[in-house]
Amino acid sequence: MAREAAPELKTIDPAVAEMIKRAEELGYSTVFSRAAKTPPCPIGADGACCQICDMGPCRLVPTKANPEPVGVCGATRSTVAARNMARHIAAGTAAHSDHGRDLALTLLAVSEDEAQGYEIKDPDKLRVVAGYWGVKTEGRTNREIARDVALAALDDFGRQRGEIKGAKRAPQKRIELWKQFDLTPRGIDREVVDTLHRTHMGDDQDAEHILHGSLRTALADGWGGSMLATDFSDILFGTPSPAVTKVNLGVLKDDEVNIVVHGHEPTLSAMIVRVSMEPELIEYAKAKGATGINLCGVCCTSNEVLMRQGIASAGNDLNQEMAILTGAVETMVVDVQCIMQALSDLAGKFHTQFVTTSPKVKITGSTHIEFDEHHALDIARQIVRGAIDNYPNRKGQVQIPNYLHDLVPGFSHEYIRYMQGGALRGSFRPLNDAVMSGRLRGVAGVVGCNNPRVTQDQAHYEIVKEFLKNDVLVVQTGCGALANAKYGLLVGEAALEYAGPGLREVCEAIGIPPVLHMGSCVDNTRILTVLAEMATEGGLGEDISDIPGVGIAPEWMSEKALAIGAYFAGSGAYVLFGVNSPVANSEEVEKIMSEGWEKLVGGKMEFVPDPKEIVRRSLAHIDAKRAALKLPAYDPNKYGKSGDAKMNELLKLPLAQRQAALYGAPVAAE
Ligand code: NFS
Repeated sequence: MAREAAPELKTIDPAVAEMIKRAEELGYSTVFSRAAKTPPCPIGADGACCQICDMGPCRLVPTKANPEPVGVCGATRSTVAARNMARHIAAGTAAHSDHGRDLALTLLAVSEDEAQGYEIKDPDKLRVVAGYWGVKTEGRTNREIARDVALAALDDFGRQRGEIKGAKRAPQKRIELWKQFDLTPRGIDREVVDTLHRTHMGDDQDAEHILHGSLRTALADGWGGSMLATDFSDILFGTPSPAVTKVNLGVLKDDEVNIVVHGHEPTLSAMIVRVSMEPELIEYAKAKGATGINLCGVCCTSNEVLMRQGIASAGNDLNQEMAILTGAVETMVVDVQCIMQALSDLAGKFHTQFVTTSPKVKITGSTHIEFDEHHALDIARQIVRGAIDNYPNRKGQVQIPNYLHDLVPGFSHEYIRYMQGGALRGSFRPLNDAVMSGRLRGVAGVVGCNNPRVTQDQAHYEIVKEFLKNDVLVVQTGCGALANAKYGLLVGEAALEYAGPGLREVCEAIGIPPVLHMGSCVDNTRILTVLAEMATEGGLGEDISDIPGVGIAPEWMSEKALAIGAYFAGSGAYVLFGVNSPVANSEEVEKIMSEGWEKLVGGKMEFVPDPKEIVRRSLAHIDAKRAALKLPAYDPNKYGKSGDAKMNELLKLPLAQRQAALYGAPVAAE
């Protein structure tokens, strides 16, 4: 019988620990107790199980007697591990890209004036994006442009010949490399189908070739489906810029109607944000005894409304059940992805309404109110009204953990460019210069999920703190961003507390936190754009693979994370995954994805469970890239004497001496 770890070993989030205790007292299961009761299948965990036909499933576990087991058809350990990995990547690509397709369809509906409540929020971005898609803008209305952009994007899904248009946004050198190795994605849907086909029984049975195909599929996600999801979300809901908001379960309110949005899409949640501010509904809530309507989110739907509308977040993936356990949630409304089925049963133990909305997602026991962008406002009102009606039904004690923290989300790549020089002179020059001079040792993207197989948030927190200490500027998305926001790393003050001297100077000069929240998981494409801009800005080589940077998913669990990892590797980045290796059963596959891919595309993907080793490899990689660019070796003592540090020293001096230091002579008193 598996033993359960103490709450503090399951999470470093005190709010979650409090709710785990509450669940134990009430006798309810959580993801943590279920993880303890259901250890991972050791055969599947290593990628050793082949289930793709009914001659099996075959378990390819090497033994002394049979060190090289094969499947009934003769499939080797490498073939099986590669096939499983490729299918994961295809599923992740499908999920992200289908999200993008839905946004393209919403944009089309808006252009045809058929989407109730939606508008083109960022017409400037629409025009920029139109340029990528080859859509003419001169003398045309936003609607006309939006229609052609949406149709062009939808064409990229079904394209049978040629290449997806998004791939052209990579640095020139990368575009040529993809061409040379036949890695430029064709249609987005086509690449997913290609991977599913070639991994069917009796098709591609060469690990290297299978994984090569999966790289192209992943690139269709990164430069295709996910990238257009980000672009179209910005066009429809606004391009993010920094705002101050709050995170963790303490954002729930005892005396208000609490609605939690969960999943990934901004489409319905943006409308719920809007209607929850309608005076009529607020009055209705008051009539039911509440003081108002409190909207917050979990997971990536949360990130979508957090960075655009400043809506507070109840936390990341492993906070989802905890929100319901407070007993304070009237309605949890979900769209797609990362929604645990356990929510349905748990909601039933409280008064919480659990509402599914996507035509693709029904969960047994939930209330299904199907979303349709043509009637979005009406549907949003129906959901909010339902939540208000549910407020008087609260049963038992409400227990909201009193933990929350400020954060500053909203660092779109447009804003990052803007913050380095303003509207007219914005560029990536200062960032490149900071890396070139060694003020910044390098850059890191720390992204991805929570996974109850490791202590919640611990690896995110430890790895990022180490990077900051080592003058590595960190960008985060998804649940990783929400993790560190909970511990105060996503505010300006964090630079003073955690950053090394060079990074602190950069943060002070621009006025930014040392960890930049760049959005939801589809917004990892914003990181691709930043890397592409850094590569073309000059001074850091000519391609993404030249940049002293790394990508890390320390607590990954979803197939989408694997797709993201693969598209970063295929774009030239060194990507490290924590937790465990899903291809551990084949050394050959691990080698192909690391050494093999590095030779082919300059990027690689490695699975390294130990967070300390992740940091060690990351810094070694960053230093090696610096050396290859002939940049000065990183020296932690070189910088840090300017900016606020200097001011703090000066403030300790008597006035006359301080003025002499500042102005060359004491300033005469009037
Ligand atoms: Ni990304 Fe976002 Fe979170 Fe993981 Fe799930 S919410 S899309 S997959 S768990 S980071």
